Amino acid sequence: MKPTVIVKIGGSVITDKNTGSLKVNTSELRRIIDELSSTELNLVLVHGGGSFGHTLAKKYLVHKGKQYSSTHAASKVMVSMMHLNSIIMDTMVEKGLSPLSLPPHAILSDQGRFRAYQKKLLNLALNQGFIPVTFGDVILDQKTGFKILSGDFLAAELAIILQAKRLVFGTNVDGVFPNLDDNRILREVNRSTKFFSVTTDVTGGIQYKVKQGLRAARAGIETLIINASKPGNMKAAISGQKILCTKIVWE
Ligand code: IP8
Repeated sequence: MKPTVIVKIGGSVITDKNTGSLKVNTSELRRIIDELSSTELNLVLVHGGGSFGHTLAKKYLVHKGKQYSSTHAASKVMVSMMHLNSIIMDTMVEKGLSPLSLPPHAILSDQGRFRAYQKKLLNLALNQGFIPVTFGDVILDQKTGFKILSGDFLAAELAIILQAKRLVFGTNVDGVFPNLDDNRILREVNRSTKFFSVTTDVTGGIQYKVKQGLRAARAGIETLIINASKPGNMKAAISGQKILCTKIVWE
């Protein structure tokens, strides 16, 4: 089987997370999909929530579970994420690709771990030439009723179970910054590196992304945090060309 690359597109790259408007930045989405189309490798795509996920989840406290939220609110966030996903699926199909959507709420629960069944499904899809597409979502949880599962977790999990060659986190910044006052990114981050992190996300922002990246790096997967808003970066990163970005290494 061809080597696999896992790409996570951050919601902030393709939606307007700051204003919370439920609109997709179509030109950015189309450009990134064009860049992804260039790969010869097997591709699995994960997308984040952006304004379609974080804004609603925060409003209805969905990330705090059923005790503080409601099943109706959880459904609202799921539907909103399905909406964003369908826009991405439509755009991929328009561009001649063959995506296969795997909504987490329908196939995962609790810790969001992929078991033998999901792994079989993914391999079957890849073998048939599909591009599996999944996303940060609300999933059922035996303790809290439901919870938010981040696309960053899914991306690392997929990279590990599919023994991916490369994992690329596409964000709207060049990488990980050492502190608030320094605008030069860290070219490498390991499990002891101190870095700047502040977030209003329901899933933990850059700190959580690095944590998930470290999980993949520990499993021997080349893991990068890149600026996907810069044209050409995604295409270069998935094919292993050097760009300005942060590489995550275990030690
Ligand atoms: O943007 C969050 O996924 P992420 C998904 O990958 C929701 O952290 C529903 C907020």
